[in-house]
Parts: sequence; C-alpha cells; structure tokens
Amino acid sequence: MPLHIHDARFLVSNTSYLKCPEAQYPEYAFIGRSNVGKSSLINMLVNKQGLAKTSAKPGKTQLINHFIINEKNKPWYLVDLPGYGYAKTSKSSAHQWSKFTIDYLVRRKNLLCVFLLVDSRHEPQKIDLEFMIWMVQNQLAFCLVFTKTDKLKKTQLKSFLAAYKKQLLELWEELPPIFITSSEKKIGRDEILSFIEDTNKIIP
Ligand SMILES: Nc1nc2c(ncn2[C@@H]2O[C@H](COP(=O)(O)OP(=O)(O)OP(=O)(O)O)[C@@H](O)[C@H]2O)c(=O)[nH]1
Ligand SMILES: [Mg+2]
Repeated sequence: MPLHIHDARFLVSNTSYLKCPEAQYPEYAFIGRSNVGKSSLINMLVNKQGLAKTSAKPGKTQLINHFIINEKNKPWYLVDLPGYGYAKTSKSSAHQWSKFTIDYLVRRKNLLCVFLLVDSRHEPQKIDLEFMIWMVQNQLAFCLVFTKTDKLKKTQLKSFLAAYKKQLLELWEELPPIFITSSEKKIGRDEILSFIEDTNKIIP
C-alpha cells in the first residue's frame, strides 16, 4: 500500500537553507532542468493542482519552496527547487546551479533523498550527468525520475530508457532507483509514494 496523503500545505519560500523550516521531519527535494516538470510532479504526488506553481515557460520556480505533508500524523516535507540549465547566454553548465540550491543540498540535515527529474524524450544531457556526478561526490542519495512519458509511444520509451541506463552504467556499476512518470496521466505516483514511505522509516 503506498503512502496516503491526508493533507499538503505550502509553508515557506526562501533562498537560504538557514531559513528553511526546522529540520525535524524527513525531506525530499525535486530538482532538474527548467521545465522538466518538477512542480507538476509535486502536484500530482499530493493530488493538489496548483499547490506548486507551474508554467509552460521555463524558469518558473526561483526559490526553495517547502511543502508539509500529513502535518498531523507523521509529517514530512517536499521541496520544489529552481530548475537549472536555463540561461540563454550561458554556455557552460556547472555554474548554472544556483549557489543557494547547492548550499541547501549539501547542508540540509534532514534531506533523505533528491529526486532528479529528466525528460524521457531526451538522451542523457551533459548538465544532468554532471549533476549526478556531483551528487555522488557529495554523498547525496538520489533517484532518477523520467518525466512526461505520456508524450512517447511505449516502444520509444523502452528504447530511450535502455539507452539512458546503458550510458549510466558506463559511469557507475549500479543504477539509482528509477521512476517512470507522467504528471498528465498520473503515472508513477504509487511507486514514488511507496519509496517515500519506506524511506520515511529511517527517521523514527
Ligand atoms: N505532457 C506533459 N506535460 C507536462 C508533464 N509534466 C509537466 N508538464 C508540462 O511541462 C511544463 C513545465 O512544467 P513545470 O512543472 O512548471 O516544470 P518545472 O520543472 O517545475 O519548471 P521550472 O520551475 O521552470 O524549473 C508545463 O507546461 C507542464 O504542464 C507531463 O507529465 N506530461
Ligand atoms: Mg517549477
């Protein structure tokens, strides 16, 4: 049985991990390129359209946004982060990750897992691979989430995924947990919520 969401509420936005809510509950952050579907995925998971602000134009989420889930009974946090890779003028990728997001990821004590979202229609992007390497170096646990799978045919999706995994296995011996999702079609919800439920048990 996947985790049941009783309630979900926006708490606070800011640009410093120091100002984030008290680090007392399990926390999960959503990151990836601008427009990949982070905010939409959060809304799909908590079944509340409009909770996290979405937009067809990239660059919508600009701050660290905290949401509290199941406030009255075993609460946990979801965090919507600004996207990276959207700077028309910038050619190099590494410095596009905002300093405050990096600080947050490295210093936030209760962050149990980062969900890194990638668009299922694209082959592995340099900036995403660099970000994965950076997370491994910084000992951040992460999952890989393929988004917008409703835009692909099943056979296409299968071959795209196989190619993506193959490339990851050239870098590492094992793959991170992988989730196949569509916020549009509500695919992948139970799988991610079950993963969160299992991971929540780490913090008593
Ligand atoms: N077809 C389809 N469209 C999606 C899906 N998820 C998100 N979108 C669309 O993709 C666009 C971007 O979605 P957001 O959720 O705002 O993306 P984001 O990653 O939060 O973007 P930033 O905050 O700008 O970094 C919106 O137009 C969404 O409607 C999906 O599963 N399927
Ligand atoms: Mg967003």
